[in-house]
Amino acid sequence: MLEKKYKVFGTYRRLSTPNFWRLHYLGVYDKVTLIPADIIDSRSISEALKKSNPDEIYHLSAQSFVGASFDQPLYTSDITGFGTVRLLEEVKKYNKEIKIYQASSSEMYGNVNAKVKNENTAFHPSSPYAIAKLYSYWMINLYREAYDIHATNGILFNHESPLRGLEFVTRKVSNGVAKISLGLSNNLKLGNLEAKRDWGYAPEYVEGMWMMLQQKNPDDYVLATGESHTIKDLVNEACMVAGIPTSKVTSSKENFRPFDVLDLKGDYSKTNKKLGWKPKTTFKKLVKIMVEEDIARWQRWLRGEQFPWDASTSGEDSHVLSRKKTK
Ligand code: GDR
Repeated sequence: MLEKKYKVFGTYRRLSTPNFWRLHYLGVYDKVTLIPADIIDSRSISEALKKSNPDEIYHLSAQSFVGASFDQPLYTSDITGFGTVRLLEEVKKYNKEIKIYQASSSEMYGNVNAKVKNENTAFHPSSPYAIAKLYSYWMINLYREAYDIHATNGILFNHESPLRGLEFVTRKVSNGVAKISLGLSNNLKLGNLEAKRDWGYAPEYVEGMWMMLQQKNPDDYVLATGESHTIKDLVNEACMVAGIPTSKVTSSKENFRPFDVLDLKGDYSKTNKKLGWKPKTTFKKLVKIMVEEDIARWQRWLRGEQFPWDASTSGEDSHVLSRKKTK
């Protein structure tokens, strides 16, 4: 958005320890205006609207981890579901001309029996997260039709990059194999290795989000690659890039979800036809980008460099930290 000469405002939740490492990593921390707001607090949303007076809103805030939504179904419903209505209500009051992008999700399809999923496929959500997202999806549709708001759903399949959070499987794997390859860890424990996902490269998906809001009329669009791979394929590819044996990566029941979506593969033909969007980065390239980046980060860290990054300070990696201290 900055490259497109937008004035960018971002909202953030107040935390006692701020978490802006990605903005620093991208070198944009000083280039965006940050406004404290919380999607559970309507008043703060209204204040954020007044301060920024936006033309476009990219509504990405959510409790976005599917696994955690089974432990915190009410919290997830409040943030990921009702949060969208709080935003829509404030926009309706403040300025109905604002265009809104809603981060809908391929998880909304759940285990529906269709080989590829597109904008016409029925939904069958299989987690509290997916149900909350579906609620938001329908609210966006309702406000579009009932109040004539330019509200669009981007139904995004998994989109990944080195900025992914550590708890999601692609980054858990890239960070895990990077540590093993450098002798900082011995193994990596995952959950269901048979599940299949359609993984694309996040920067291309963000471009697609922007394209959606440049359309005259709001609509629903799928962003996907049209290919799916198992978690096992991901592990094999990542181990190959890191040069470690796949036997270092195992599956453990404690990491399984109570209910998992088995296969997600998207059909982006409508988006391609209407917006001209198509994915460019292949699965192999994506895994290489992520694994090489995590190896490079751990190497920098071992050289004693300080830079914005999440893994070296995560609870998971505290044993690596103490190991460094005792050396
Ligand atoms: P997902 O992403 O649930 O698809 O949602 P995630 O990377 O968490 O899981 C993908 C698949 O991998 C399996 N898996 C594991 N997952 C995690 N996190 N950790 C493990 O150790 C592990 N082992 C196996 C999971 O069971 C699952 O089948 C992501 C999120 O970004 C959502 O917010 C977004 O809406 C969708 O993608 C599109």
